[in-house]
Amino acid sequence: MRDLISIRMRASFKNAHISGAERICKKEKVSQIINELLKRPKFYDFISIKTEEVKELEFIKMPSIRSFDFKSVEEARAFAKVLLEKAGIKMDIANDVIELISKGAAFGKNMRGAMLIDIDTGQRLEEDKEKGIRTIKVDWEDRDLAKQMLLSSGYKITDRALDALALVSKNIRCGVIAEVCWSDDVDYTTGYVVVNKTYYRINPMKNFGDPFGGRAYFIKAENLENIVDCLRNKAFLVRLKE
Ligand code: PML
Repeated sequence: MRDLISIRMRASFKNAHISGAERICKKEKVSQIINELLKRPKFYDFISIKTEEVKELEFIKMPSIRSFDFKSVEEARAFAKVLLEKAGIKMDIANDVIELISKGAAFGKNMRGAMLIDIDTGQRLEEDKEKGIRTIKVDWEDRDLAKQMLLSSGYKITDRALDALALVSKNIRCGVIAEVCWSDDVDYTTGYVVVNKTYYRINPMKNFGDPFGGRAYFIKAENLENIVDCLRNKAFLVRLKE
């Protein structure tokens, strides 16, 4: 547990968010990880890499995973909405949130972090509608092993999915009830919904070439402060077995 460092990267181009990543690693691996993260965004004119010592840390489990492929974005999004509805989210709220992500939830641009949605009213609770809230200070205890294990279990897991799974594991632990997300990368069409501690990989949540994507976390409004504190300040490593 000692000598662990949290590293976070975010890159942008012409003020538009391009890429972000979270890692927690031993002190001696910091420069290697920074080098890897520098290669992560396809292009950028701004990159920020922050490191911070991890003082306290907890281990968490990953959610179960299920994968679904559809013929069209419309069918995929309809399925996403049904999942959200089954988790108690009203259809018009699920609709509005998916519509917002698909048009750029930061006044027509992609947000840097996630929207926080009151699960009962659909109201946006994040303070800053451009930045949103970013889940930080989380990683896999053993990233290579996690990738190997998921691949050998038949999941066509990508590095992007591995990152998303780590974030989702922390979000669940912090009190996020449901989540919907797809990438803002024009070449990546798989997205996901998280409900009942299950990560539903859904493809295609958008068409190739579409620049819009983002994340929405559904929460109980009365838990806002605790959830934001947890997402920002508590450090977690996802452990494969307890
Ligand atoms: C992102 O952070 O760009 C979104 C990642 C979505 C991953 C979906 C998956 O492949 O499971």
